[in-house]
Amino acid sequence: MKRVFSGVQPTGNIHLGNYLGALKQFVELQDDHECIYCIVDEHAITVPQDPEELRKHILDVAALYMAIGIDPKKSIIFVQSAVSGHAELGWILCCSSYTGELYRMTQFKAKSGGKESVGTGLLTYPVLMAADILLYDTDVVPVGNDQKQHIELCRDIAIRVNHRFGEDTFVVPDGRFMKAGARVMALDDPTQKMSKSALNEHSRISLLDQDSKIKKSIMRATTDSDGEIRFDPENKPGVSNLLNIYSAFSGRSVEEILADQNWRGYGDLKKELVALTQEALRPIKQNYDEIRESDELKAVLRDGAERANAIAEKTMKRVRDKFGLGF
Ligand code: AQP
Repeated sequence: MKRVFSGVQPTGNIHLGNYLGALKQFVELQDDHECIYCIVDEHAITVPQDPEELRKHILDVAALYMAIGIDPKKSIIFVQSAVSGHAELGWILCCSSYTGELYRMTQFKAKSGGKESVGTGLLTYPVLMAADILLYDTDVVPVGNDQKQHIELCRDIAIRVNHRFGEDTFVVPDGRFMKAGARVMALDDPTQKMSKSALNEHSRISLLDQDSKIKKSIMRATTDSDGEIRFDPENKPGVSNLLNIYSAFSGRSVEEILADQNWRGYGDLKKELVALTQEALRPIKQNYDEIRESDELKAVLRDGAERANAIAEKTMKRVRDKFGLGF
């Protein structure tokens, strides 16, 4: 059975982009793959976090994982910092990567742009991400399009280390991307990706948003003035984004949707999308409240950390041995 690894940062506001780009895949894969789903708290601290808030957000993401349908009996759910191999392998891989390749990462450029001083973690976190993946001999990494470059870096590092120490050192993983949903754009500015940290709450729909908020955010989404409903991301990014979200939720291709529709304008498309989104998120919200309050949650994370650690330790023994570490 192929092994899957992926993670989400516990930084609040898990949104439609995270769900349609990554989380939805997590659920789809768990029946015929060995899945490991991490809450990547060590990535979250690349920007300052309030410790109490971070602890809360970790449990929020764990509950959300289960609320969308990740079954802890089938998949491992755990917190990154509970398995020390991530940080250890992260350092080892820092010594097998180049600053030049890290400075080239577009996410680093975007997040560091215009700042006087930039935390080292913001530059090196793609190496930690490579460690997260390689630690579990991962075959498949389900992620959104924004992580494509980081997956390529992970593959480059794995191939580089394998070249030096032998092909049995690391499994070289593949990214897995959705057709619709791989890049959900901000509702207020469809030239930017939907993001947790955007200031305008109507730029995104969070998975736990109330029906009224979902309606408001979609109905005021930026479109254009020509009034024609067609899929053209370059010239009509707003309408194309709405069609993409529609396609991801309905499971139908944009072509099929456009061939079937009899919308009289953007308002009709938006109204249908509101209903579709509200319906899709309703069961998640219902499950979430119950799971978030249950004692089971921490037990799931403890059990997950034990299972993850057992796999990680095997890899670390092999890696330490290859590098001549661990006297
Ligand atoms: N807009 C998006 N469309 C599709 N997929 C997306 N992902 C993120 N944004 C979109 C995917 O969600 C997974 C988890 O992301 P993360 O928690 O690592 O955070 P991120 O990529 O940093 O997400 P944000 O929302 O953009 O946060 P900020 O605002 O802090 O930068 C990943 O698989 C990611 O590809």
